[in-house]
Amino acid sequence: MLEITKEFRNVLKSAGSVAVLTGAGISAESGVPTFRGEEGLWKKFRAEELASVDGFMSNPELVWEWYMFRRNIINSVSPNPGHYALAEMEKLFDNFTLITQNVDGLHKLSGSENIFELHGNILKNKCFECGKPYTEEIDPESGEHPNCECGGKVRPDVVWFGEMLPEAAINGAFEAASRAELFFSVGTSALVQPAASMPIIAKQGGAYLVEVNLEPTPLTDVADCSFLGKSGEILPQIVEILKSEKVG
Ligand code: BJW
Ligand code: ZN
Repeated sequence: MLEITKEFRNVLKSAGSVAVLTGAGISAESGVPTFRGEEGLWKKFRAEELASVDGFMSNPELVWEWYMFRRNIINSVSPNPGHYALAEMEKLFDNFTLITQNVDGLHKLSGSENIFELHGNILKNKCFECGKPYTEEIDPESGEHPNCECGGKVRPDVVWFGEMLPEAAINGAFEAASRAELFFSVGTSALVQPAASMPIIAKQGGAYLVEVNLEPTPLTDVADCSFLGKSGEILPQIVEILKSEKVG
């Protein structure tokens, strides 16, 4: 069983408002590749080269191929115990907000409800030129991106580097972070802004900050408590402790 400090135990018991930020690491145990580290390279390209307006403009076929590759993976995987633990945690607190950088939809599939998706959804498409949603079915084997009725190229409905995040999601997430009494950062390298500033905002607002990640990140020294390991193993144990505290 996971060893936790008395302080963390007390916060788990008393926190009324809880927020969680997740990143690619929470879906790694489902088989979804992360962005950084050795696992993160696709055909030797870095996420920054592919998930950007410049990347799409200079080589739309390559970027489209990367998204079709990832969509095929995401369509074939399921939530893991880390996702289910957060869905269960939502039911155990009066006020719970899940903020995710992930575009794979696995949190919704696992039963989480109050979610802000900061970087969009990979299974949706829109026009690169006019922004209109593109809802036609796309052949997963097709190597070419379709075109919108305006002639613009179709792209995934996700947020690339240099683009603004959806306003409602970013506002809701910052609001939840600033009022959180307990904040978890899970499976994220905590490098990409503005998501990376949310744990800091929470901490500055008085939240107890807990990190769950396979390896240390820039947040590790700032966190009140850091668990280095797999989220699919650590989060279910935190939920078990939480349940025993709520009963006891
Ligand atoms: C496990 C595990 C297991 C593994 N259990 N853990 C200079 C300074 C500051 C900011 C900037 C700057 N220059 C530019 C910026 C802004 C830029 C930015 O942050 N850049 C940095 C890289 C420097 N940000 C933006 O551009 C954002 N927009 C913005 O700021 O708008 C305002 C603005 C607009 C215009 C001009 C100026 C300002 C937009 C960012 C969009 C990011 N988009 C992507 C792609 C989404 C679509 C897609 O999926 O294709 O989002 S990039 C990619 O990174 C994706 C992720 O959501 C995001 C974060 O990655 P994440 O989730 O942390 O994954 P990894 O792989 O990095 O880490 C996984 C971790 O899990 C690792 O640590 C593992 O150890 C761990 N792990 N297995 C637990 N089982
Ligand atoms: Zn269009």
